[in-house]
Amino acid sequence: MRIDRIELRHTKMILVTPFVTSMGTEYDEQHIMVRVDAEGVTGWGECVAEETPFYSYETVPTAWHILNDFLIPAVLGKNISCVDEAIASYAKVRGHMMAKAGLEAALYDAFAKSKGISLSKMLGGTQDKINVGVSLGISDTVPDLLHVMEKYMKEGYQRIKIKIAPDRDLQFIEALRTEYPEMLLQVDANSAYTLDHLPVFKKMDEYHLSLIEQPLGYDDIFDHAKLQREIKTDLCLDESIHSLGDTRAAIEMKSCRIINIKPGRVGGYTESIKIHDYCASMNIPVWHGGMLESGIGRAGNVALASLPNFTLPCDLSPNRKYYTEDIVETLFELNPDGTITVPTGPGIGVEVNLKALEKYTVRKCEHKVKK
Ligand code: OSB
Ligand code: MG
Repeated sequence: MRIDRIELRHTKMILVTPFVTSMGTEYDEQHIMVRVDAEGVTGWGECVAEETPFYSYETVPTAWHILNDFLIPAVLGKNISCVDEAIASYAKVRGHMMAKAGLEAALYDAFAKSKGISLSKMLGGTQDKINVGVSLGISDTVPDLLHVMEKYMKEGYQRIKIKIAPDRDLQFIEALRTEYPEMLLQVDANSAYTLDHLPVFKKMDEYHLSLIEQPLGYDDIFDHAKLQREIKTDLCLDESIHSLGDTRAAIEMKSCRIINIKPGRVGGYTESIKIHDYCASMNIPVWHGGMLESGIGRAGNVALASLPNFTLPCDLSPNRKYYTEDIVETLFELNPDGTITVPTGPGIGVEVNLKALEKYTVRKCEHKVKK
């Protein structure tokens, strides 16, 4: 397939509710939408680099630079027979996983559409519905959290994840457990703790949490192994995992017993599948994390999460949990059994709403092959 044109759009979408984590508060989400046109087919991808370098070192401007100056020139005008060939053409770019994943996603969508198959099928998906949960930011008070919880429990979510930070942890966990003794409950610290907090983690052990996500350093694998040895609750790594190599190190060192897969963090679907397959071979369950994606990235995530070892509920809520107006025509809904249905149409299976996309575009640029 000849890559004829690539367009980037820096978007800014307002969140339904501000998202509070140990890293700060997000009121809106800025990402980059990638459009690839190839022989009459259009593919879409979302680069999940954010405005700030707080979750990852990548930001919208760094991804914009890497995409425009290195990744796009490597594939534009080329006749590419598969996505792996495109990946090989920019493999010498080190890091910048989110920039790579945004372009890779658009290429995957274009290839799946050119073959007339769904992205889920192309990636090797086997599930037609995905178990999903909801990820809640840190609340000001316990009554505030219980109020928000009631709404989401009524909607039928299978599990709840709450963000935590030192001194904003046990009181919320304790209150939720008292109110909902059986609910699947997990917590995400986004690297806000150190090994000195061991007594706090020992207390968390009493609330049968499904997992504790990334409690220690954002690039740590070693200390997590020390912590995992000391507590019963399964640890899960998010920030520390950027590749299959990181995953192997974490599993072999017993730093965690569960892996959160986000294609943006690991450079795309190809690397995600390698991690997924390795974890399956090691009996390590995986689940799909989220980056507050628009409907474009969300649809790709749902396709990836349809692979067989995504057995734990994913951070993939319906569009309206995040945005009042999304940039796609087709919105995900929560089924009564707390699942989301995997699209079966070609590629990501959702149509982009070009008018809405234009409305939320802050800047755009295009690269075109001269005819
Ligand atoms: O740590 O999983 C995280 C959002 C932005 C950055 C990091 C994280 C998150 C989320 C959002 O938890 C989950 C979602 O998209 O529903
Ligand atoms: Mg996380």
